[in-house]
Amino acid sequence: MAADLNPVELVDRSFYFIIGFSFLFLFAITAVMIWFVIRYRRSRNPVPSDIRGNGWLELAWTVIPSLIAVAMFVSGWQAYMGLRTVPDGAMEIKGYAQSFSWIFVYPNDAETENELVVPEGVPIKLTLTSEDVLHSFFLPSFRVKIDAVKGMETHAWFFPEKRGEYVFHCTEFCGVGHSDMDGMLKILPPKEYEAYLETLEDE
Ligand SMILES: [Cu+2]
Repeated sequence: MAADLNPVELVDRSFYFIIGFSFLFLFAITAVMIWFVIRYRRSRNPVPSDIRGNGWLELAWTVIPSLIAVAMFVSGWQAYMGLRTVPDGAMEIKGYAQSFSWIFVYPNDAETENELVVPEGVPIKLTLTSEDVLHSFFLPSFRVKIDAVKGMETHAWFFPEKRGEYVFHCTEFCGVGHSDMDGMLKILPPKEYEAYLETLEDE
């Protein structure tokens, strides 16, 4: 269940697919270029041959790169759709960005600042907005990056697969406190999460 629920793998797959082809072409083109410089230098090949009008060659260098580009698009699209499609049963937490901190409001109306606490194994839908200027919520471990905009709501989701602590940052330059505008995602076992929410209610 976790694998097809978690878009992190789709994003990584797309990334390695694109960077893999990029390196392949970097080395292949460089190798061919060096070989041509040596093999077809003027002293060895004074009269260049004319390859114009080679239909098969032209077809190959049109069709092959087109297929690669389409495959890159498809892998990127799947990753994007994975990030954008919130699964049923996701728990909604509201996030408010302000200069210069993050406020999170949980289903029971408890609030935390610069600390997002979630139970392990429950998909989380984050609904974001801003109290003032543009901010952007960046949670690199979960490949989440989404703008927080005043006057509108944006959303992101992630699957807290493994308990632990994961940093997040503001990634939209928003003023003098921008570089301090970061926090911690804490993934707790469900029981600890419930207990934690109760301590917040008491405050
Ligand atoms: Cu900010």
